[in-house]
Amino acid sequence: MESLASELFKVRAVKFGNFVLKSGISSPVYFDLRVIVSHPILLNQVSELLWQTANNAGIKCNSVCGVPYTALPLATIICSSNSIPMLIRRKEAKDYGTKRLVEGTVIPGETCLIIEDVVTSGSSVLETAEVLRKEGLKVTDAVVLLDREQGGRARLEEEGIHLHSVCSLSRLLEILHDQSKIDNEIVESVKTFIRKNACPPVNKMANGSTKQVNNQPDGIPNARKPYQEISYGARAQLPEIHPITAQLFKIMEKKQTNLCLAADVTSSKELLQLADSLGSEICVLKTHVDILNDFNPAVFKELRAIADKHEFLIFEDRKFADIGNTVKHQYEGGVYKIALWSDFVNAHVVPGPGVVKGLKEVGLPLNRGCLLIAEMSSEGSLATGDYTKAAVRLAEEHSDFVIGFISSSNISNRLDFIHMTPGVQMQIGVDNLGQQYLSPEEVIHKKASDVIIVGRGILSAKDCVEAARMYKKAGWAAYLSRLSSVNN
Ligand code: 5BU
Repeated sequence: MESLASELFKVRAVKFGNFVLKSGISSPVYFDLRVIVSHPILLNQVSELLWQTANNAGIKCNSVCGVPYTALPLATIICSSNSIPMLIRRKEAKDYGTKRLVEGTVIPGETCLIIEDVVTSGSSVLETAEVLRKEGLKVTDAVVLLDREQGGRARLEEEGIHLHSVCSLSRLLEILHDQSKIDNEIVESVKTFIRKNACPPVNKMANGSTKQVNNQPDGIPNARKPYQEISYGARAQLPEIHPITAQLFKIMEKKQTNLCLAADVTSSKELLQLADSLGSEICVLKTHVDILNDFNPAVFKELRAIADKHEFLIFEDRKFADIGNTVKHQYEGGVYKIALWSDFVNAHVVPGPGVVKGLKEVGLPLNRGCLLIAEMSSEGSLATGDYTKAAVRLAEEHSDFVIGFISSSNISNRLDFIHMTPGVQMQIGVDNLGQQYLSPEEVIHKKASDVIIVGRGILSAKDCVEAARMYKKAGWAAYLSRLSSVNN
């Protein structure tokens, strides 16, 4: 164990410092076991220790399944070296072909052992166990390399799964301390962190399923706690952040702008002129391709070149809202071929998960992203309450493709999600068709959204460039005052 701990430290699979987790919480310790695939001796050593731990506990199983993705190579080595059948759990059912969630030969009634790298709350192990159990398999044990001791063991036990760990976080701290790799101060700060961040209890639902207790304020799922506030630039560095969100946060920090221009014009020439003259003031240019009177594909080639020159992203406000199969075609094909030129799009959640799954099939291979419309700026919008909460849950389930929300305020405490808000003007009020306007200060500072989307506030001004500069300045000032008011 001592040599393993020292190797994990050496390859930076375990790191000490200040790491902002997706939840916005700062952690003094961070594990990234994905790196061990680059160290074959270590990879074998970890696999061997996992299997030894299973044997020492007297576990009998017919097959082994690794929790995707980090534990997949570990499960593969265990199965290959010990001649045990392996099962692979898909994160997504394929929309074509066999539609299987588990690959390999499933024999209902047999026992499958789960392998995992790190357990915190136990939710990843549980997710995999649920899928295997639905296939008729028995899941009674899970073996993990490292137990962070944050409540995962108890939670799994409640679900009938015994957790066996090769090492606990406290033991790892002890070993690294004995090896003089970390000092007392680090040991104490990690212990305090673990004590304070034990996972909340679970609710047993009447139907037998379990749900994390929502201990967040104001009934909105995971509403951001006021003390969790970091810069756009720091958010770009969050672990496992979507590449599009990371790129956007970097642009915002570099150009000091949280302004998205709603380029609602009907001629291509005007669109390109606007993009070029306002490009340096904005982080995103939002299009409605279907309002152009003279669309042709060359325009978007040119728009992409302007976007690259001025460093902004292109967001086609297409508001997809159909079944998965249809939105796939609408996104990829037709005359507009949106997926070709738009960095990200948006979708209504009214059709359910299918709309995201359909778009994802097209967008994921192209490294595109998608915002979910959780709220709308128009008067009497029905996207409120439970609908908004469902949008947040859907985003969390598909965070490999969903990058955030269209919403009037901050609705998720995950700092890797971006919030973009339309209905912004200096002059607050309502237009004659029910569009409601809030000020940049209200949206960014008070409501803690990230990006203001401004159309007519800029386009109807005498001097668009000057108006864009004013909105850019106001949006950025509101962001700076939010940062300082929360962090002081
Ligand atoms: P305005 O001119 O700043 O009102 O333009 C707002 C833009 O944002 C416009 O392109 C709308 O289609 C878009 N929008 C919106 O106003 N409200 C919403 O809830 C969503 C999009 Br989603």
